[in-house]
Amino acid sequence: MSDLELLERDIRAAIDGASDEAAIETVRVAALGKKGSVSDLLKGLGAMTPDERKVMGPALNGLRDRVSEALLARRATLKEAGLAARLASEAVDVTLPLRASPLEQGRIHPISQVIDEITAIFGDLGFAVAEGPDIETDDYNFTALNFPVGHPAREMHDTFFFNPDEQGERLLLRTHTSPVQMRTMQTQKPPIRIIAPGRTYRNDSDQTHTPMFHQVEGLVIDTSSHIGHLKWLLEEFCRAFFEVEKVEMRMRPSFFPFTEPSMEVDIRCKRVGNEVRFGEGDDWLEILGCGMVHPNVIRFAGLDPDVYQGFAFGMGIDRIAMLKYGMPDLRAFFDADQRWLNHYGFRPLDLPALVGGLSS
Ligand code: 2U9
Repeated sequence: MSDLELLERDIRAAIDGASDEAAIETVRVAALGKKGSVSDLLKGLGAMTPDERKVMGPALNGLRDRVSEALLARRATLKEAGLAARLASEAVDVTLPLRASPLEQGRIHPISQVIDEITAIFGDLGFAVAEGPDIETDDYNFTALNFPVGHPAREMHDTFFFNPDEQGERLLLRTHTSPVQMRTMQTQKPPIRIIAPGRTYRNDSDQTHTPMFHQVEGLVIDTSSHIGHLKWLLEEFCRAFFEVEKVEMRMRPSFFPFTEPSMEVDIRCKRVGNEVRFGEGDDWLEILGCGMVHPNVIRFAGLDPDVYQGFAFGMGIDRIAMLKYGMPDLRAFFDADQRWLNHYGFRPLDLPALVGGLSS
């Protein structure tokens, strides 16, 4: 085999071995590029004798042309193979059943649903939604809310504290959303009507408590609102939230450092197996706590308690979600179990609205 034939064989082998566009280009440059093997031979024609050139000229031009064709052919082959692969991978089997639309696949978690429902109810009653940091100062979480020094809630066993910083200040994970209301009272002039939903943290974990849970608290500060307004507001809330015409509430005296007087509120219900029916029956279920905002708290916010007054309430969202939707186990809320979510979750587009029923 002549050198030329050997060179052509090697170039063809390289072309057949090229598996993509870049590899083909490399072979082309190595053969036909400025310093290519074939290009070099063609440059050598000038130095040949006329007889040699009569032979080598056509031979080399022929080789150059055959190499160019072979390169083109290889490019076309690879292109087709690429297309076929894409067709194969992107083929849509129209006989396949329709995949459930994403709207069908995901579910709104009951916690989010209940927060949306509560926001819709109080939104319709003229309340704005206020939010604040999950990591709070000891002042905003305790001092501002009239917790005396040494109050058990301020201890490690109840509260997640961060290590003290250089000033010895210990930040913490808020144990309630009350700091949000205090921050609002310090930055917004009355009248104030807000709800503060959000995550709260307590160093408490058993069958019915999780270290992180959700609360919504509400606050009204103006110059005249009193317990009568509070009672009416909570009745309106319960009727709308539990979607019953009539709701019977019972207010029991209680104690919170940040309200005076303080009450816990029960509503009449009937337990039927796992389910709880509201508005009827001879049973009572505690659903929230409330009270008139303590003058010390109003003063801490920089407001004069002889001019301003108001009431506040707080409820555990996980708890009232379980009550309303009959979910037995709190811990399942945080297991991210798709089967549980498919069963208890809500369709994305079913946005809660008062008109036509919150959860319909
Ligand atoms: C300010 C003033 C007063 C918020 C309130 C409650 C009563 C209450 C509990 C419900 C269930 C906590 O998750 S829970 O265990 N909360 O009962 N919360 S009054 O009072 C405030 C808040 C902020 C400035």
